[in-house]
Amino acid sequence: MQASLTREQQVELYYYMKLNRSLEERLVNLFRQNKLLGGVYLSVGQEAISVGTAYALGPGDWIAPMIRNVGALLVRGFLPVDIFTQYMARQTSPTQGKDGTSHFGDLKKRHVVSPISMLGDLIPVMTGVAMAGRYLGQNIVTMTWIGDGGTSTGAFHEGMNLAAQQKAPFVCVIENNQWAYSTPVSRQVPVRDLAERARAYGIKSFIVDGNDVLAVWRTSQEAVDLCRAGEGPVIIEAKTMRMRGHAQHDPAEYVPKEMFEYWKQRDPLELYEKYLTNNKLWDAKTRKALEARIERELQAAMETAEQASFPPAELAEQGVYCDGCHTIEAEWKRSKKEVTPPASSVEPVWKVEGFGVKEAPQTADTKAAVEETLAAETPGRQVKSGNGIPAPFTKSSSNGKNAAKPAKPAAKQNVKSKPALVAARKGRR
Ligand SMILES: Cc1ncc(C[n+]2csc(CCOP(=O)(O)OP(=O)(O)O)c2C)c(N)n1
Ligand SMILES: [Mg+2]
Repeated sequence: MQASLTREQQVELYYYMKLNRSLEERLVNLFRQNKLLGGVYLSVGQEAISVGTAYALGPGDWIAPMIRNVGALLVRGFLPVDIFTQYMARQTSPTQGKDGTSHFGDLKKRHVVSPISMLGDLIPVMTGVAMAGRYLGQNIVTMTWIGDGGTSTGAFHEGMNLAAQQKAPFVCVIENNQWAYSTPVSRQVPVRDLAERARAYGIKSFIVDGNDVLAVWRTSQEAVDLCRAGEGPVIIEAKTMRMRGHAQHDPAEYVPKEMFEYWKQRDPLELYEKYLTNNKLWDAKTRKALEARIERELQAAMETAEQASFPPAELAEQGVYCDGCHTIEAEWKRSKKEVTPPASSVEPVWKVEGFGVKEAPQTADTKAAVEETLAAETPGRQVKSGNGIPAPFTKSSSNGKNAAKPAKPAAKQNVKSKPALVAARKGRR
């Protein structure tokens, strides 16, 4: 566990955030010059989230970024030239010019799963990656990001439920930037905090100021540590603001001006610049050198990308089906014997704790209340156990003839196997 960051690391966080922002500013210019293929979805105002969260991961961990996570790609080791060539669809791009925008990844080196545009779908995917890592004995953590709007998809809920049930070492970062296209959060969901959703899955969650990179990093580190210790999955809700329209075509005129003004005062880069200066973590000279370095790197990357050629037409038919291009061997970190029979064989026995009945009532009043509720919920319910608790899995009929003997109270029961459970249901125990 990494408790704190060194001075160099704290300055490095700024480097990535500034690189993220300046790179996207250049992408906008290129878009306006009609040099890009596809849209540009900016993360202006959200850089602290991409950078702070990804910075908490180790080299063996896995991410799947969304459209506003260029910062996470940079932290993960992608270079500006990769991003420029990708947006310009050049042959030297990560997808060899076959796809654009953020649709690229790197399974072998950087452990980046390529995103797809369907909102929510990366959640079950990264849950699966986390489960696979555990199976292989790797002790990895996986992470993906989702917008406030994306949390309303079915895939989000299905994926989170699966992750929770499997205790998958998976961190889901909700970037609550207040808007999903032109719909404000308050018109999407009946809750104020999206992290609240975690309660429905019985998992841990955090809410963090998404414009404070150190707070984001610290929270993410805690979430990653919990996952690695088997306490996952974790939801982090990072509160922030989308400071531009959904994409370049959208002037965001539906956003109240005062709202932009409010969040402008909380710009993550400006806040962090002040922090670095006030804490004497850099001086004017270091800062200038850093900014000059970023400009130099971006200029060189942009020129390289512009000079790169487009893919030849023949390339379109190559790599459509895997012909050896994706030979990815599973990295086993545990003995395969452990997971193959006979060592992996388990008895087909289920341990069922409790039968799902409500807790035993404490007083005569609560007893009566529980009984009343159950009677209302269960038409024709006639059987009661001696203490007023409904008898679990006993059969009742409208004429009471088939009413079985009440089963023992839930707390004392320990039904071990499926057949036994079935027998209990049939009142044969
Ligand atoms: C399943 C699905 N439904 C709809 C869309 C179209 N769509 C793309 S982005 C977007 C809004 C997303 O809002 P949010 O999740 O808050 O992310 P943000 O753009 O704010 O980062 C929509 C509706 C989609 N890509 N996938
Ligand atoms: Mg949003």
